[in-house]
Amino acid sequence: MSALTREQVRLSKRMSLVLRHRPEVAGLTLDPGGWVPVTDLLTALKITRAELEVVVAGNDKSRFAIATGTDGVERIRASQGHSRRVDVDLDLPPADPPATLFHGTPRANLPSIVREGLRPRSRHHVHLSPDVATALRVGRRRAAEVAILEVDAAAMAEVGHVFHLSANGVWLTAVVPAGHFRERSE
Ligand code: HQG
Repeated sequence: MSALTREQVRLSKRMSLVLRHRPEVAGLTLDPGGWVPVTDLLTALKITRAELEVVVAGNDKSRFAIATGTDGVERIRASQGHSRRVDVDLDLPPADPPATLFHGTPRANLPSIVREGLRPRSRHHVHLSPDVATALRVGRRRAAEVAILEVDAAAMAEVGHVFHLSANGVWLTAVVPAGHFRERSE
């Protein structure tokens, strides 16, 4: 659960919007890795460093990462979740996934998913969760009736699908073709 106040959650969502989907609404441009100087973000969002710190540290999912470049400039980026329309490459190394990963989705999506597999839709990757509880939470963002898919990540890796692990523990891959997942029976 997030320990943030409503106001802080609103700021976190605004940061997600700017750092993942529409940097231009704040007059910002992300660098190729998705980073933007922290001071630029503070100015653009009209917030203080302290306000930013609280959201970055208190965020239930560690959605944002701060790092200092070799040029000494401190930058921030979203750790995952970017829109396809934003030209960003997180440059994450390929990683060996656990045998099984999970994906929570509104039950209504199932027929289409069974037909065409899991697709990234508007994002760069399909997002997979390391455990059922997380997958449930992801699915419930969108609907009360959620299906949990068990993805055979090990088998996918064996046939050449590449996986990446985001800085905040989300597994990313390009697509999950039909045949590499099944619905989890509770
Ligand atoms: C579904 C949040 C029909 C897919 C979460 C999902 C995650 C299909 C929706 C991150 C489909 C896309 C991403 C197909 C996929 N037919 N529906 N063939 N293929 N879908 O939001 O995984 O809180 O882009 O199941 O925690 O829900 O923002 O993906 O329901 O990590 O940090 O299409 O967003 O992170 O929705 O969530 P999304 P997602 P944050």
